[in-house]
Amino acid sequence: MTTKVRSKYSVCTICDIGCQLRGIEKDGHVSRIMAHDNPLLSKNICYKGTAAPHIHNHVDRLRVPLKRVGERGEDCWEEISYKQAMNEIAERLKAVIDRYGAEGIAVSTSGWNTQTTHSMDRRFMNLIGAPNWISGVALCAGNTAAVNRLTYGWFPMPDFGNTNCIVLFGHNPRKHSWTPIYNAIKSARARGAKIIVLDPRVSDQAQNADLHLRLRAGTDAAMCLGWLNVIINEQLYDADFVSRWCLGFDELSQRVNEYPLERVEQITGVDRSLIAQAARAYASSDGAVIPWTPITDQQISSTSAIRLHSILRAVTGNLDVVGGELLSGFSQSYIPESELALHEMLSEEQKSKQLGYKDHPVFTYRVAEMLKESTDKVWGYPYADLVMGCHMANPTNVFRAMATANPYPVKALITLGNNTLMSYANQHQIMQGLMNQDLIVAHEIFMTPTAMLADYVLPGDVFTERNHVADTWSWSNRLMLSQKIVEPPEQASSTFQFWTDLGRRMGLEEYFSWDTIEEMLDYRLSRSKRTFSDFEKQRYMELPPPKFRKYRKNGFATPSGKVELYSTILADLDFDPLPYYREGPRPTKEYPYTVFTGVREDPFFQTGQRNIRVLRDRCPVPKLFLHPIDAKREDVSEDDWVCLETSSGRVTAQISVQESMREGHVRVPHGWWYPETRGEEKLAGAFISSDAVLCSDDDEFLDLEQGVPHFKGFPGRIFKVTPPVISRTSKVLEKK
Ligand SMILES: Nc1nc2c(c(=O)[nH]1)N[C@H]1C(S)=C(S)[C@@H](COP(=O)(O)OP(=O)(O)OC[C@H]3O[C@@H](n4cnc5c(=O)[nH]c(N)nc54)[C@H](O)[C@@H]3O)O[C@H]1N2
Ligand SMILES: Nc1nc2c(c(=O)[nH]1)N[C@H]1C(S)=C(S)[C@@H](COP(=O)(O)OP(=O)(O)OC[C@H]3O[C@@H](n4cnc5c(=O)[nH]c(N)nc54)[C@H](O)[C@@H]3O)O[C@H]1N2
Ligand code: SF4
Ligand SMILES: [Mo]
Repeated sequence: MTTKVRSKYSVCTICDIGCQLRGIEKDGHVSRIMAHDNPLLSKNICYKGTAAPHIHNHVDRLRVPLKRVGERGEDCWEEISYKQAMNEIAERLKAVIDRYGAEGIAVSTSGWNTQTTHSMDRRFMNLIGAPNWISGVALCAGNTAAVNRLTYGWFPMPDFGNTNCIVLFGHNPRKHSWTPIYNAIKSARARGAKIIVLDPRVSDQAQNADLHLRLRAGTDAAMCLGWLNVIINEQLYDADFVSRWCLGFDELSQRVNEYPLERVEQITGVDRSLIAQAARAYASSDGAVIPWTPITDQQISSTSAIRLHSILRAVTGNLDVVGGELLSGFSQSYIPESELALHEMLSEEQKSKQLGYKDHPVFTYRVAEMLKESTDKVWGYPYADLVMGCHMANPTNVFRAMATANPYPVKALITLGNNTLMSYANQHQIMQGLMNQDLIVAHEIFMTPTAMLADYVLPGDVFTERNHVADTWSWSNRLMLSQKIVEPPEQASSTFQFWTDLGRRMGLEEYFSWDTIEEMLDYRLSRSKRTFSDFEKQRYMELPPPKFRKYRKNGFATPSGKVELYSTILADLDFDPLPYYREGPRPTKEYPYTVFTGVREDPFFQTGQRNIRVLRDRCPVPKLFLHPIDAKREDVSEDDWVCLETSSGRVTAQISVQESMREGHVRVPHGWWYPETRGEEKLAGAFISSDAVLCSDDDEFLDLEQGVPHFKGFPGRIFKVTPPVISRTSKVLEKK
């Protein structure tokens, strides 16, 4: 007799691009994850997705709540029941609020991996008066979304399917890294779309590009000003759209004239004729896109660089058109997280206490409030928390407040699906801040360095263990079914459950009335008169056909109703209302190299998966990339171990000599720690190779308007060292 294999559709959350995959259950476990059976989706899978059973069934997965018994960070625990953990957490949280106010607690998360939060974190915080929510999205698409809103009120999604030109500012999707975007770019190229890459290295995307501009790291804003100089002076812009819909074109023209190509060549290191050629190719394509890139999220001129991308889209007439960049607005069929968060419940007074509100306001409540009326008018709801990134506190300000009580003490941290210690700049200050907490709660699936610093560690569920309807946090209107395949192990549960149980213990039963995720999903889908089980029957996903040029009806969701080339909001906040280029700290005699973090590694998502043997074997140790000429100068060769030092700290990693690197540049990867050294190395080696140790958050390294740190081009030096202990353990992850 043959048994019928039952497969279900789940949205992978190992990385943040969310492929819908097929999973098979055997004996209560997920035994296999494979590609979708719909040919349109079947290429959207990478080897991290197929490794999901190794992750989800891993012997080291957290399965029961833990309470700290030793010193903080000592990694000694007792097992307690979920109920006891939640009771104690609620009591200790109340004590912090009584003593320091609700602004004395902070929450750090990224949201996408824990998936079922449904903004219950923000809802909880807004109801108790707590403004200090931070997230990894402050260094990713979240802050880009907030900055895009300054210019045209929303965060657009490229129309990859119809575009004729794709401009990649560093962004380098590969077969095993953001696979759906890699596939979309590949298909566009096969159709004949031009690909323009701006990258100091010969990246994978650069290898096949029509044009490759090898700019110096950190100079993207200057490059864009050069493009605009060509586009405006050669009249390659959409004059009709500009005159009807843009504010401040004359002021912008004057500003870009301060950036003649000679100057831009000098700043970026790219030949002026190539700059002009690329600008012309972009502006003259019938439908062109500049997809979101994390490279400009993490630079000293970040706000200007992101605004310049927005401005390029607008003046070339690529906003809300076929083959351009689409402004979707809120989903009409799924209640958005922005609404569930109840931002209107947080008082003006508490909003103004949000850390960063005064110094670096762009992604804080300060600007959200300034955009509220126009957002309501155009999109039908005042708070648009796009990609979760438009109502955030500034992470640096939060860690400083934790470490120094300036401007006030922050004494409790709840961290969910986020390796907080290693996921921002200045790891030493984060450590100091965490050591200074009265209460830390970590909701995790593995014992990370951050979880090791907690008072309570709660075991999380994973995407094969919960139902969900995945949206794109209002970036687009796509909805995807994600089905539970198996039950979570032992006492593991969702972050939705966590906030519900905490909310009820804090007197907020009325606002946390859904008993299950499915009830919550029914509520969210009620906008389109469906339940989760109706949606399950449809099985796949839905993406309503786009409507174009919607601004003709209500204008843009900015104070002027126009595309603000000249930002009235930045002017009101006393910042430069026009984009500019600011130079980051330059290499010196002592620190002669230009260091950048990133170049994501295929086998891992961010700080994760170093404990998953099938993935770690593909990339056992962290690598610093160096050009052969620099390697010769430093007298280092392939596989030598070196120390990379900056004014903030030093890390150790192995050299990889690469022709594709730009001379004078060093690449350091993000997020390395050594789970195999747990119990031997302090915090499982969290300070040995982590890029966050190197990155400063001193003022001269911060973008002015948002306060994001400069990860792309800071000064550093290298010197050879004897191989550290971790070089011997790298290949010997326990066979599990
Ligand atoms: N220094 C530095 N900081 C950075 C960056 C950088 O390059 N350098 N990059 C930035 C960028 S681009 C991003 S996107 C962010 C990423 O920040 P995060 O999204 O926080 O990234 P991860 O490091 O993967 O941490 C996620 C944690 O969630 C846990 N986890 C995974 N799935 C689940 C789940 O289902 N439930 C629960 N409870 N936990 C789960 C994982 O074990 C992991 O420890 O970091 C940003 N921060
Ligand atoms: N396998 C895997 N895939 C991932 C992730 C992962 O961790 N693992 N993370 C996901 C996430 S959250 C993100 S944010 C993305 C990030 O992925 P990408 O957008 O591809 O970013 P990176 O890989 O960090 O760097 C891409 C390129 O930027 C170049 N670069 C460095 N500095 C500069 C600069 O100053 N200017 C310009 N123009 N280019 C520069 C580098 O040489 C590199 O080739 O990847 C996503 N995909
Ligand atoms: S690209 Fe890979 S890790 Fe990311 S969602 Fe898709 S299958 Fe999962
Ligand atoms: Mo990211």
